[in-house]
Amino acid sequence: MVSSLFVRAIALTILLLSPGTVSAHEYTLGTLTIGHPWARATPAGAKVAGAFLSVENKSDMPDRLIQVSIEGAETTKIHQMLMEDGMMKMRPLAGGLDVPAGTKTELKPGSYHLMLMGLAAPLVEGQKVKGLLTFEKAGTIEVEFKVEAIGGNAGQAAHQHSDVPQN
Ligand SMILES: [Cu+2]
Repeated sequence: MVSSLFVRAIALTILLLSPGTVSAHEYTLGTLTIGHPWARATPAGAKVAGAFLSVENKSDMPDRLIQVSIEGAETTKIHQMLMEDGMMKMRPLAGGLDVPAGTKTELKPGSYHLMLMGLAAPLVEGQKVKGLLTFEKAGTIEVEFKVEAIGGNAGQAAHQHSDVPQN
């Protein structure tokens, strides 16, 4: 018979040892290291925002980022950017983002990114926003996105947007 106190003690221990609490804005999930999740601050009234991070896969097995949800956004999609008819366009990656074995995959402005849609409120620089990342094999981890300045990588608003999945 296991006492509920004992169960609670274990739960607490797991919570305290959970990877999200370790080093400075870097998270470990199995053999994956998630580096510096951040989101771009948005102007008032904006309903979409971009968010970025890196995933280093130290195992010899590929994994895949299949789902992301971020607090305050109705939906979050994993986008790629591609050149089409001379214009940069973004498209959701229907099957998720591959995280190949032994490599570091970067989501960054102008490349793969997370797209927050249906924002309840603007993202303000300095704010922290919780998110859940789900990988096909490694499972789910909670991370915190730091909201950073709007500037630096202009032009996202000018990019054409399509919700037609492409992989
Ligand atoms: Cu996008």
